[in-house]
Formats: sequence, structure tokens, C-alpha cells
Amino acid sequence: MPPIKRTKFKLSHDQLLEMFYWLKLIRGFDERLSTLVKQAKVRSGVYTGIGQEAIIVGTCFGLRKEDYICPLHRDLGAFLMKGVTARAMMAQMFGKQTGLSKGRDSALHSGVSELGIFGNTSMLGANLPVAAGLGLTFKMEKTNHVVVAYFGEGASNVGDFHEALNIAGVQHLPILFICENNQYAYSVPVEKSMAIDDVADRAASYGFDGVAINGNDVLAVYQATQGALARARGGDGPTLIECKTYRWHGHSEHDKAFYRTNEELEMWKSRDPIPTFTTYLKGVHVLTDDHEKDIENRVKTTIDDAVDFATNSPDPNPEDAVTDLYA
Ligand SMILES: Cc1ncc(C[n+]2csc(CCOP(=O)(O)OP(=O)(O)O)c2C)c(N)n1
Repeated sequence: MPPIKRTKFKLSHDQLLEMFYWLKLIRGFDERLSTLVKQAKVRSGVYTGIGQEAIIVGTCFGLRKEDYICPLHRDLGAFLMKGVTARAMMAQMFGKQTGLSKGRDSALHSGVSELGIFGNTSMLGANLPVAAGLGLTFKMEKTNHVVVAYFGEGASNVGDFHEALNIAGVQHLPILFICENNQYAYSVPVEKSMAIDDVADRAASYGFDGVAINGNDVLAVYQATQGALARARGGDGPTLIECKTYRWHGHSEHDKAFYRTNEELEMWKSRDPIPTFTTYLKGVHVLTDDHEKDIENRVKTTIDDAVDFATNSPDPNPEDAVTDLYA
């Protein structure tokens, strides 16, 4: 197999600022949800990805509309970056008629086919064979679209993961397997569920490349993604990118995460992807204090507006519970 092309990426100042905006929006959205859960405003389960935003921004930035993503429970930011409005996303979390599933589902299973978002299944890893099916479709239709499929390191221990990687390797499918290795699968630390250090090593068994990278460095994630995208679009098959990161909150907002130490959490907080990128952008004179304030205001306005919209949206009608269903 050809090695991953480490394409030199060139991002304009505007693109770098846009990446910064997304990091801030996704962080802000999750933080607001965390508060809203405590106020009993949210009907959906909430699994924040606070601390992991660089993975979503680095992988979704610049994807084409026709490309598909298969996001997980922690990846609300991917929905936003693929084109779901903050209003619709918030309404989804509130279980309102104006949400993606019109109030008939939690956030976890919604998809939007017009935007290239495939809804998740609850069973861990089960989204990956689906991603393989999408990739096979793209290949058979001779498009150069790609599938970006997300999973946790915990999910990489289930059979579906291995079956999906196997068929993707055999068929050279245009798929990016993005592992969000946040060190825990619920309460289980990675060293208690895997006898190797890197999920990335698993790709070799299926005949394609895997790389382990710093998942808190948005530019490192973007660079690895661009290389893998070029390879997938060029017909050279899948890549596994393992992004090492950490989730700051518990598995979900009801989990106090007593199974880990404060020292560990503080150490990872010192690697927060947002200040790291802020310092970089200021160092290269792309971001000024004024830009930063502007972006923070835009983020706050967008989220406030989304919360107002969701709050004022109608509840679903019980009689609509089975509309749009087919068998
Ligand atoms: C097959 C299966 N086993 C167990 C569960 C329960 N469960 C839901 S999320 C989760 C932890 C997932 O960990 P990981 O895959 O690392 O993703 P993360 O939540 O850390 O992002 C577990 C055990 C499930 N949904 N499906």
C-alpha cells in the first residue's frame, strides 16, 4: 500500500479563523447543554465531547456536501459542521417538533441524508459496517466521495469494528476511520480493555495504514485527514486515524467520573485544544484580541438564539409518533 500522503496543507487566514470559530461554537454548545441538563430542559441524553473538539473540527473542515459522516453520541459538533443549524440541533436535544427527528428520538440516532449524515445505532461499533456499506456504494457508483466514520477506543474491541475494517481493506473502500481515543470507555480505562498501546496498529491486520496522532492539535488532525482524504478519493482505500484525547466530563452528564483522578483531568486540561490553537493563531498574527471577542460574541448569540428557538418550539403531537415510519 502507498504510504499516507502527508500533503502540505495551506489554510488562508479566513479558514484558520473559521476553524477557531468552530472550536469555540462546539465547545460552547456542549457547555450550554451541560448547564441545560441541570435545569431539566433537555430530554435527550447528553454525552459531551468537551476537550475533544479538535478532532471534529480537524476532520470535518472542508468536507464536501456529498461526503458522508457517521457520527457518534459525542459528536454533535460534526452535525453542526456538516450543516445542521444550531437551532435544529438544540431543538433535537429538547425533544421538540422542530428537531431533526421531530421530537420522536433522542439526539443519538438522528441522521440527515441531504447533508450526508448517517444516524448512529446504539450498539457500539455498529455504525462501522454501515460506513463500509456507504463506502462500497461510493466505490460501485464510481464517485470520489468519502465516508468519515467515528468510533471510540472502546468500540474498537467489538466484532463489528474488525469486520468493517476487514471489508474496507479488502475492497479498498474510501473510508476514514476516526478513532476518538479519550482514554475511557465509560468507566473502563484503555489499558484495561486493550493489550496494545495504539488502536492505529489494528489497521495493519486489514492491509491499510493507521496513524496515532495528537487529537488535541486541530492542525495535526486536519493534516492527517487531508492526507487520508486524498488517498481515499484517489482510490487508494481506507485509513485509520487514531486521535489521542480526553473527555473532560463523565461518560454522560449523569456520570460523575469518580473512576479517575483530578490530577489526570487537570493534566489533560492543560492540553486544552482551544488555548493551544489560540496561542498559535496569535503567534502568527492571524487572530487579534478583537477577532477573538467578535467570534466569542457570534458564538454566544448563535447559542442563545438556538436555546430560545428550542424553548419556544412546540412539543411533538402524540398522534405523530408513527408518522414517517416505514417497514
Ligand atoms: C455493544 C455495546 N456494548 C456496550 C454498550 C454501552 N456503552 C455505551 S457507550 C459505552 C462506552 C463507549 O466507549 P468508547 O467506544 O471508547 O466511546 P466514548 O464514549 O469514550 O466516546 C458503552 C460501554 C453499547 N452501547 N454497545
